[in-house]
Amino acid sequence: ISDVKAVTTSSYITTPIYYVNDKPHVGHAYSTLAADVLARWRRLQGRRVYFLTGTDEHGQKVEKAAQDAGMDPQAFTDKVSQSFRDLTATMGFSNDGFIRTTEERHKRACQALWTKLVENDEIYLGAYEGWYAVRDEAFYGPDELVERDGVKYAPSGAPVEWVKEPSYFFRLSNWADKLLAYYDANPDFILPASRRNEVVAFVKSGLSDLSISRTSFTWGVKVPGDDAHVMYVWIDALTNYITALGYPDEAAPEWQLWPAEVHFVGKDILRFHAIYWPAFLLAAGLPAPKRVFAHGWWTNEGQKISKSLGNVIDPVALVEEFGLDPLRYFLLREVPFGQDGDFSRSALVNRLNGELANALGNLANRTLSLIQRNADAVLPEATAPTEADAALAAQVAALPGVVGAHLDRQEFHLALEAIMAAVRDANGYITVAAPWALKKTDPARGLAVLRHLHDALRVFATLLQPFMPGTMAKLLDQLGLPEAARGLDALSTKLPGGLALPPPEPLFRKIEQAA
Ligand code: ME8
Repeated sequence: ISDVKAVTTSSYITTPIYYVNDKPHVGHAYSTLAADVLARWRRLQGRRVYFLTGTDEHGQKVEKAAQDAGMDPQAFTDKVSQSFRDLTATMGFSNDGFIRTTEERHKRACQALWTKLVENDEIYLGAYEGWYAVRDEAFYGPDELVERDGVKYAPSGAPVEWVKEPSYFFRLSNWADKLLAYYDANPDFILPASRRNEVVAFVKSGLSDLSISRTSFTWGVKVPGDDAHVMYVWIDALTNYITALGYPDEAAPEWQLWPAEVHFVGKDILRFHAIYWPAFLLAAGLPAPKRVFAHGWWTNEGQKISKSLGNVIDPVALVEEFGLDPLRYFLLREVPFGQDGDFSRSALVNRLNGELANALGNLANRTLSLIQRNADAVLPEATAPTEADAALAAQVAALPGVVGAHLDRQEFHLALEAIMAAVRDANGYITVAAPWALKKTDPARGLAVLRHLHDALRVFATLLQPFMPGTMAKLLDQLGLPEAARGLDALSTKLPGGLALPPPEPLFRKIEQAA
């Protein structure tokens, strides 16, 4: 039965595609990290996974950035896109695909979707007159703007300019009721719930038709049959999610993975994903994604992260200083996923020293060192549990289900909290059982305690693999688990006593807390 499930259940997981106007920072790494952890979890469950990230390379904002750099836009996007590709290696991301919107396959997909929308009478030619923010690549209504010193700004803080040009429109106004029905029928389509409510309220207030082409610049996908227009960068960008699966070739093997399980996005771009995107898809007769999860924003030691403030956090420097897995752990542990968070060095050091080095690292090191010294470096046999053993074992046995339920809702922080609560209890158990004192007084009990601890560590290491793949691979090596026995279904098979275990090595390096 589990085999059938493995082939019939699949997951398509995506990140935003990032603008190539600037190099990646910790916020970009954060979105992709969340997607990476879910993708790794699904693979651990035996699902077929396609995990996609990439770069968004058209539009006025990127065109301006290329001009500022004195470069041709294609050469400029080639260069910056590569820095996002490099980030996937730095952060240990396991993406199956990397898409660039300047690829031919993507232009084809955009034009096919456009043509379909024209056939379905969802697009008409008109003229756009209104406010546009290049920084957000978004149109705003006059009532959404604020004015400071004679300059008008979007709610995001981006300056807006008055735009007047011929434009194709998408009949978004026709879709409000259908979108509301879709949200109703799929209560978890938008998570977290607070964000869902915002979107529902916005759609209920009524939707205007959406301008989806521009004539005032050329860096984009040409509108089929009308070369004077390039597509609005958001219809181009959103289409990436289906390009990557082979659209418009619905016979392509990857196409079966549509609709996506989750599009991970920052809260800044929820409107595009939860309103425009399902409307485009439904209008083209395609299924809408199953979920859009909008996560919060990181600030840096209390301040908004921005290039002009010079406080952009470079993920490469963090990995060098703290190590990759502690950083991955911290980002998903520190802040409830979905809420805003503040990046502070001292918080990272506290988590690393307290939870990783002390709680988990020491538990593993003490247990595995004692197995070397007191158990001839082999795994003791499983024995009948005492009450204390059974309590720990029951808590540990429930963990995969608890973690799985949290990850199904992208509650990364709660999944980690549950694992760490069990690690704390395992530390309580080792302190009370004191296996180091038992070699002389009750060696058989000493061995039994080590076996129970080994069983618990195996579960912790297995479940933590998606979060800290490198370090957990080391721990699983030390625990004697062969590669083939590291999936979730392997947890139901007991390891044989007598398995030879290698001497342990420390998993985490503590960091001095700055005074
Ligand atoms: O919006 N904290 O690209 P973008 C957390 N190309 N996340 C952050 C962040 C921060 N301080 N700063 C950025 C675009 N992000 C479009 C997307 S998708 C079809 C097109 C993350 O380069 C967050 O995920 O401006 C946000 O949504 C994304 O970077 C914006 O990246």
